[in-house]
Amino acid sequence: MGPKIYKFGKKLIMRNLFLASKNKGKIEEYKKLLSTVNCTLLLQPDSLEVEEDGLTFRDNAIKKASEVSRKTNTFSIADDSGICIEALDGKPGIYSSRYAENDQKRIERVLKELDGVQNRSAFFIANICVCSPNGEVIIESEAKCYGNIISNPRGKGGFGYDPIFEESSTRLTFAEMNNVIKDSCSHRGKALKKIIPDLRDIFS
Ligand code: ITT
Repeated sequence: MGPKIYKFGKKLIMRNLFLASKNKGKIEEYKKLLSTVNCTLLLQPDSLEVEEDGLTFRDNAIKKASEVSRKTNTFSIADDSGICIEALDGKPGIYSSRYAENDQKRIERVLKELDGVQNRSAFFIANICVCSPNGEVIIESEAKCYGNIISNPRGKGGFGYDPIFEESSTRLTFAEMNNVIKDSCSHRGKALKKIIPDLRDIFS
């Protein structure tokens, strides 16, 4: 899906952009990915909790960005992302961050569920949403990254399911990639790349 751009008519005065996320791995990626946009990236206040009760990645991305924008009266960007595994009927999907209590246990659960399974196909997906200070959706973008779930985790970088996701074209796991390579092929990197020109425009 190509990015959907919504008109934002007012002259921009404020350069602040809240990152509506509490995931440290994502935050590190966004800091680099947004480094060419002339905005000040602010982190979501600890006191602000957004319940992710949507039924799609898009619903949750919109909910996170619009709530943070409305409560801070500032532009915000959010993504809802996850890993969808073919042999598990698309699970963990929107429940990727809640599949077990921490990254290690989530990986263990996936590997157990895929024990003896031949079909290891999977994709990561990221649905990004940008909202204006009144909570209106002004930009949306989505991208996927295809690969396979490997049985023995490899690599030390990244976060989440990175050590068990081997990206198709490089045959490297996300955890074996440096930032530049991951950003060039990851779901988040590709979804954000599509909307960088629009973000530059908003904050020009
Ligand atoms: P925020 O909502 O606060 O941003 P979260 O971790 O809850 O943090 P999501 O609801 O979007 O974020 O869940 C995404 C989960 O999918 C994340 O916690 C990881 O387990 C997994 N995930 C997403 N992108 C990933 C990536 O690039 N590498 C590894 N795992 C990823």
